[in-house]
Order: sequence, then C-alpha cells, then structure tokens
Amino acid sequence: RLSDGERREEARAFLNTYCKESGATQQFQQRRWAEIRRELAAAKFYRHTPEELAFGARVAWRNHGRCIGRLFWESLEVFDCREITDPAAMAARITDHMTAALSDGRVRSMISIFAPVENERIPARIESGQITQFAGYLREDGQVLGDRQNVEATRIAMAMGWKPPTDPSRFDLLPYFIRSPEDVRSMHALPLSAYRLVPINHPTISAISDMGLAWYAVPCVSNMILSIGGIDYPCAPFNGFYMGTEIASRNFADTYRYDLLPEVAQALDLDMRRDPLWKDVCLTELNRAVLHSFKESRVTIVDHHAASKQFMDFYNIENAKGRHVSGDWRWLVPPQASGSSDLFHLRVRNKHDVPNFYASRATDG
Ligand code: NRG
Repeated sequence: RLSDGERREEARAFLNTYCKESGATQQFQQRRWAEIRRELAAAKFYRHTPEELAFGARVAWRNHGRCIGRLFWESLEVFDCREITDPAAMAARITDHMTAALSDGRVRSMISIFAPVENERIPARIESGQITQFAGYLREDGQVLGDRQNVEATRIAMAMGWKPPTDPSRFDLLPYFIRSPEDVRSMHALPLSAYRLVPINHPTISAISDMGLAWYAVPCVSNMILSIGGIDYPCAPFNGFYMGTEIASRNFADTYRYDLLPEVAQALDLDMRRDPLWKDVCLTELNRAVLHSFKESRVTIVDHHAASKQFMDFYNIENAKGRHVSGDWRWLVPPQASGSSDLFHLRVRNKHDVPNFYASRATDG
C-alpha cells in the first residue's frame, strides 16, 4: 500500500504525535526515531511498543470520520495480541474479548490487535464483518428468513458443515470466519457465554413485542484494517456499544436487511395507502422498542439525540485543542430526526487522517 518513503513519513509523523501528546522528551523522541529508522531501513517494518500501539489505536478511533461515538476515544481498552497468530488461538482470544466487552451488560469499548502485515505477508485475519451476525436463509421462493445481508455467509457456513438449529429463526447466530495466511478459511462459533441476545419489546404496544424480534448486545467490527504509523494491522476487531438507530432504523428497516416496516405497520394497524407518514411512525416505535429493551435487559445503548450531543462535545473539545475533526456527514448524521441534531448543520470534511481504520472491502452499517 505505501512506498518506503511514505511509510517512513507516516512513522515519523506518528512518533511526533505520540511524543507530543504523551509529553515525551526530545531526547526520547530522537532515540526512538533512530531506532525506527534503522528497523525500517533493514526490514521495511518496525515494531510498535505496547504504548505506541495502545495510543495509535485510540487515535485511530479519534480520527475515524464515520463514528459518532468518538467522545470516549480515550477509554478504549487495548489488548496487544500480536503474538497470537494461530486461528484457533485467535478464536480463543476473541471469545475472551467478547465476554469481557459484554461485561454482563455494562459494555466496555475494546480492541484486540493481532499481528501486523510484515514484508507484505498478510497474517491471519477475520473475514466476517462482525463477530456476531445473524443467518439469512434463502428459501426456494426467493424469500429470506433472517438477515438478507448474510445470505452468502450463511451459505458458506452451511457448506463448511455448520448446522442451523432444527427450527431456524430470524435471529440465529452465525459462526465467523478466519482466513489464514495460506488462504485457508476456518469457521468459529462463539460460546453462549460470550454474547447475549436482547429480546425486543415495546413498552406499551404489545403487537410489536409479539413480533419476536431480538438483537445482539455488542457490535464487534472485525474486518477493518487498523493503520498506525505506516504499519497495517488487518486483524484488529473492536467493539463499542450500540446507538439505537443502528438496529431500529437500519438493520430492522432497510429493505436489503430485515425490511420490517410493512410488518410493523400491520402490527400498528396503520393505513399504508392513506397515511404518508406510516414509515415515520413505525420507525419511531421501533426505536422506542429497541431503547426500552436494551435498558430493560441492562445492556448499554445510546439514543441518537444523546449521541449527537456527545459528538458535539467531542467536536468542541477537539477544536479547543487545535485539532481538526474529520467527519463523513452521510455516516455521522443519525438516520432518524436528522435535522434536529446539531450535527446535521455542521460542515464536516473527511481528511482520512492517520492513524485510522480502513474498510478491507465494502462494508455497510
Ligand atoms: N451498524 C452496525 C455496527 C457498526 C458499528 N457500530 C458501533 N460500533 N456502534 C450494526 O451492527 O448495526 N462500535 O464499535 O460500537
């Protein structure tokens, strides 16, 4: 991805930021730069110290233009897993990560960082977009039971021997996939103790509770590349907690996902022909149900109004520190009540500052 010169430049800029923000002495910085330069010249690679790695991961979060939750970037818990390279051992670490992140409902933001790319050799990495995803079963009539986004992953899992439950549902957890450096794919299932499903109930409308919806507690994004100081970490699964709209307004509502709005309209007995705002009503009630259910199950979640306010706090703090805040407007603005959020009225630009997280392929949501 980077030329030798570019990598050197990124390494130098990163060390600069690291030293500036951690208050290191000039002497320290000079010594460390000499070390990095020597390593780069010899191997086109250098090894981050654990402190650099943790700082780099937090700044990658702070820089990521698509995340509305960046106010909490400093709280990211970083696990240095660079020595864990065998897929089975990686899966064991991921189970521990998911268990600790769930933390019995008080979700903790965490990242596990596995081996970096070295000498263009790509280490084992996770192919699945998230550690927990729901199956999508394509039926003969072309209908899908479950998450349409995961029809292909479901087909692969079944071809590799994964057995769906005897009574398949819309919310069956899929195994995730790891691809080895030799391009061998392995399949891994999370144990029950490492994740939680939240049943979705509406506080007052029983017809919505009766739909039998559910979602998992912890979103753990597992296919993005973490880039720090010219070094790429292609396996660095991270989690935070959910914002309600991610589930209610997108996963449940998008036509290429669960496409539930017509079903909700029926449950609410809305006239889809006469009421031009029927979707708005469904979306609002779905959001109410998701927020209510996570609270009821004591699992961390944030609503989009609170998240927008938190983002504005982040924005102001960063500006006061003289730092530019990058943003991808289309991703930052919540898909619900967008104009009523201060964020909507911001002019943001995405400068893709490094460190950052990059999509390894097209990802949505
Ligand atoms: N929209 C996706 C999740 C993407 C990441 N969202 C977070 N990340 N909240 C979905 O599953 O709905 N995080 O690290 O907390």
